[in-house]
Amino acid sequence: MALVHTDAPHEAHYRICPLCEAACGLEIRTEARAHDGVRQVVSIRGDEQDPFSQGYLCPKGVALKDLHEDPDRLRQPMRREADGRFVPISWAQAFEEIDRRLPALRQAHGPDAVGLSIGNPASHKIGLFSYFPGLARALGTRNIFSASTLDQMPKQLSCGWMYGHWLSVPVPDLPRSDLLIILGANPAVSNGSLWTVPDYRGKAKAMRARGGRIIVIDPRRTETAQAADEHHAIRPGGDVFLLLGMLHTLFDEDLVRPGRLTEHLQGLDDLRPVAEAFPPSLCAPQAGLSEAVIRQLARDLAAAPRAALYGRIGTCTQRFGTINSWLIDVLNILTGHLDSPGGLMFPKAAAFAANTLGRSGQGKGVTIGRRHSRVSRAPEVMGELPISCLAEEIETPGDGQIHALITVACNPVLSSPNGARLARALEGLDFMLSLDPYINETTRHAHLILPPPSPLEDWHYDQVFAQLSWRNHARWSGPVLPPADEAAATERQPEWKTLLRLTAIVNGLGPDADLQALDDQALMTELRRSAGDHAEACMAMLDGGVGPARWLDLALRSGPYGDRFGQKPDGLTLAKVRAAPRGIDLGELKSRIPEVLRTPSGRIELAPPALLAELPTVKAALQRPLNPELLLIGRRETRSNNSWMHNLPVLAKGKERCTLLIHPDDAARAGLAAGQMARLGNARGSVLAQVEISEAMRPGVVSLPHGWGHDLAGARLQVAAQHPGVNMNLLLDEDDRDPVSGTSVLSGVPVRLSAAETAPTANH
Ligand SMILES: Nc1nc2c(c(=O)[nH]1)N[C@H]1C(S)=C(S)[C@@H](COP(=O)(O)OP(=O)(O)OC[C@H]3O[C@@H](n4cnc5c(=O)[nH]c(N)nc54)[C@H](O)[C@@H]3O)O[C@H]1N2
Ligand SMILES: Nc1nc2c(c(=O)[nH]1)N[C@H]1C(S)=C(S)[C@@H](COP(=O)(O)OP(=O)(O)OC[C@H]3O[C@@H](n4cnc5c(=O)[nH]c(N)nc54)[C@H](O)[C@@H]3O)O[C@H]1N2
Ligand code: SF4
Ligand SMILES: [Mo]
Repeated sequence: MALVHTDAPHEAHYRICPLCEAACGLEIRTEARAHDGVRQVVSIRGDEQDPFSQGYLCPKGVALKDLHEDPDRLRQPMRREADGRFVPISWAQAFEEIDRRLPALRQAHGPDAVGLSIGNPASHKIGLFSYFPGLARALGTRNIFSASTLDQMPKQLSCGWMYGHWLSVPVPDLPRSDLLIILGANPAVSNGSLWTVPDYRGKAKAMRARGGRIIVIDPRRTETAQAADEHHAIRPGGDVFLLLGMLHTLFDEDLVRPGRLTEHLQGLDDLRPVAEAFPPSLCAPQAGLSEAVIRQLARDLAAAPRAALYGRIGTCTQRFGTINSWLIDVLNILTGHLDSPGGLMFPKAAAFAANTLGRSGQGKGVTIGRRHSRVSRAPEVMGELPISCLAEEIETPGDGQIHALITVACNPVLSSPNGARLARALEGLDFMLSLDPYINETTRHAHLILPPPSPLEDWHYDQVFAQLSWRNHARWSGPVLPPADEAAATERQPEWKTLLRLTAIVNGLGPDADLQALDDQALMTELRRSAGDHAEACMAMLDGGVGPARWLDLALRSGPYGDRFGQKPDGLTLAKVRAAPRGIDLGELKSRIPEVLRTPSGRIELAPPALLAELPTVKAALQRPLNPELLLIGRRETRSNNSWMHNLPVLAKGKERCTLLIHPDDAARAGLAAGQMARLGNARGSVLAQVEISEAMRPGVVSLPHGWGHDLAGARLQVAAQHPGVNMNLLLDEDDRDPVSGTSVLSGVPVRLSAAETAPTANH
């Protein structure tokens, strides 16, 4: 799509889109402006020669140009003055101020007094992802919070326990599958999650065209369900009962066939009594599905030669999220579909995958609960505490109270339950620093904001999503516009530099430390650990200069396809990956058990004790009365990306999207008509939303998207403020969590509905 037409010569660049997990390869054309020679983006399209995404893109990818040009996007550090206004300052001034304030607060109150919170975009930015852990280590605080606890933590934990590493998450091998059962995910809109699958729709269509079948289990007949063969409208929160009922059926009907995995399993005998306790007849009412459907789903999964059961955020953000995540894998294993073509398989990434390093087939496994949060005693998982505990850790006086906060790429005032309480708590901080491109609902509370470069000024390699991809690949993207790395120190800063400078400040080295020397030192320490006597020789071979590129070269060379520093001359190096800007295809997914395992037993742990210990609570929940109130669930929409892309006119235009979806019967009962404003409330709060009547909703369930509510004073999001929407998270309870993983309950929350007393405004 050409955005501007001129006859000037175009330059083509290939860039992985950093906006969502699909990681599409884009072709971005630029040309020099006639009057001043400044290069500008003239077109963005999907790169058809990308071996991984094959030309796919969505409207958000095109909006990278708009993000780059957004006048509200910060280009300089900002300081909040006493009157609340933000003023631009230089990087030197910003770091001097941080050096003056942050170490003194740590000194006065101890390391836990500094909280650190990290959000979703960090996993899409190699600089943030690689240099954040260094800052966290330097701070030595237990108070690290992440958006993972609003998302995938349950899956990472169940996989950690079962396979021995947090990122050993198997993904559907759709191209070879006969049956895909999707639970609580809408990849037709989200473009996949914990499953990097650009063009899910195209792949699903191709699979069905060759006779494959797709079944979707979701309280709403979603876009994914509409393009599937079957849809079952489960009761929100009912998944644990469906999955246990399916487990029961497998044992009851003698359908357990783990096949070649049998010799790699530990704990199979422990599952039989679990299964016995949950007959489908008992599970059916809580699941909101019939006994026949539950049994049939188990039979279908068992009978299909190549099938996968895949669950995502709808199954994670529930009271029994970790149990759900575990049972999904258990069902795949017992029916012989894990690690076999067409089933759920483990990708093998070229770099950074811990499950390709060290001793193959055995390891230390994962540990949780090495620390606990101070107020609610929530256990640390993956080194992180539930972000829903952040407000109370700031508010509650005593040893370990948070006095200073660093937020990195997150907007918890909108993305977490009860953001109103968090916003109040943030006002009480002695010092708040945010790494973010916007003055938004969260960063408006910061004393200082340090902005990233635009994605087009940054290079990229996918550290995380190559570990979750439908096909193995290695892709490098160079910067499209003059890179921040080469900018003068007074201008743009790549975020790895910002993080390394903060780390140096925390380590007492002041605001002017020599970053090159610090990076060399850290790399040498790592090489001494991994390469021993060869450390110096390896260091001399590494390519990429200071910063994450050199670490990437190390990871590629020592990774499973690497050149092993010359021992395997045909292997990958950074230079080889860079020389293939469209990417290198590393083939379809291959079986990896037992090699992928890193559990202490060297087997798949089918019955993690902490999960078995939770089952009596599930059993008790079978008896609970069904809540007669309406249950609120969320949804995603193609032109939206959590809370932060509503300021781009190209995405913001069009019909109102923050609407309340409601089944016609429920609307009639509440006396509501389409387009009318409804008040949705519960003990936590109430919000006003425009009614959209939809047959796609399960009766008794209503849906609002998350990430909206851009009408808070002090933010600078001029476009978003014109269509602010409402924040559904104001209705969620910050104390309602899956106690195992610390993940918030974001779905199935009881609400009351009434016609609003006010007339709709132009904004709603
Ligand atoms: N009710 C409900 N709530 C939900 C969800 C839900 O399904 N329902 N989903 C949850 C999920 S899955 C997630 S992942 C969380 C997300 O939670 P968050 O990560 O807190 O939210 P985002 O909206 O993704 O905010 C990203 C922030 O990063 C900033 N940013 C963007 N690019 C960069 C960059 O390059 N560098 C830096 N430093 N900052 C950048 C943006 O301006 C924004 O402030 O929300 C969760 N909240
Ligand atoms: N366009 C767009 N794409 C995105 C994002 C975005 O905000 N916008 N966010 C990105 C992020 S951070 C993530 S984590 C991924 C998430 O990717 P997905 O997991 O695919 O996300 P959703 O579209 O929210 O799908 C969750 C589904 O669960 C259903 N659901 C709700 N409650 C229940 C329940 O109790 N049981 C069952 N079985 N289903 C339930 C919802 O109706 C919804 O259809 O998407 C990513 N992609
Ligand atoms: S689906 Fe859209 S937002 Fe996601 S990576 Fe592809 S182009 Fe970017
Ligand atoms: Mo997410």
